[in-house]
Amino acid sequence: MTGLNALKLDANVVVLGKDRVGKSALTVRFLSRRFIGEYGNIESIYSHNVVMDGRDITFNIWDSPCCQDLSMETSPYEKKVQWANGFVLVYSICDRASFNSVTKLIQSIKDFQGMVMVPMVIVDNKRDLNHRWTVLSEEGRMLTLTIDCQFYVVSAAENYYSVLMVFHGLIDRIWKSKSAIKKQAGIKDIVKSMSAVFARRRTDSL
Ligand SMILES: Nc1nc2c(ncn2[C@@H]2O[C@H](COP(=O)(O)OP(=O)(O)OP(=O)(O)O)[C@@H](O)[C@H]2O)c(=O)[nH]1
Ligand SMILES: [Mg+2]
Repeated sequence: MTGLNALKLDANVVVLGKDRVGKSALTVRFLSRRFIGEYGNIESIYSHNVVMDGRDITFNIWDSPCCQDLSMETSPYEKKVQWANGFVLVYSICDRASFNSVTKLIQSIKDFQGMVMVPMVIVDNKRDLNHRWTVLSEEGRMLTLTIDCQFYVVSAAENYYSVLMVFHGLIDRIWKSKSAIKKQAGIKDIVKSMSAVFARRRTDSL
């Protein structure tokens, strides 16, 4: 990356998880700092600009109601996975099935993307409802050991800063992965042009 472009990043983020885990609550909290309570069946891609560590970041956040079928064969899901530069995978501590579906989501994203995994973070939401827990945060932490990702314990209802950390953590990972891809592409270009020079020299000397 060079010049001003080095300080700009456009990141497509998809928020995924079972129904009612708080995907919209987290998204709206991050965008507006507010917790509204009820969000309905919103499907939207929100664009949001922030300056982070001197970098201009444009978040494009795709929030949609949960679709029951998370298989990659269903085209809306596949479309999201292709579009994403990063994922926020959410479960609710009061809903064991939502934890299981995050495990399934990770597997299906892995199957779809092969070796090059798009950055993701796992969010353990509704921590304010501790008295109704069915999932321990340790279980979420264990899950992150199977993939290279960060884990956040949050309450979209009660805390803005924990939600902010989720999106900041993800953007750091997206930034690093995009820089690594660009570096690799740069090295490939150098190798290509050097091979071209040597090939030309060989034919010149014939
Ligand atoms: N107590 C508590 N309630 C929450 C929290 N986050 C979300 N909720 C509530 O959980 C319910 C579902 O939240 P949504 O944000 O609509 O969940 P969703 O994942 O977007 O649901 P779908 O779009 O239907 O898949 C709402 O009643 C929210 O008020 C939280 O951290 N604590
Ligand atoms: Mg929603």
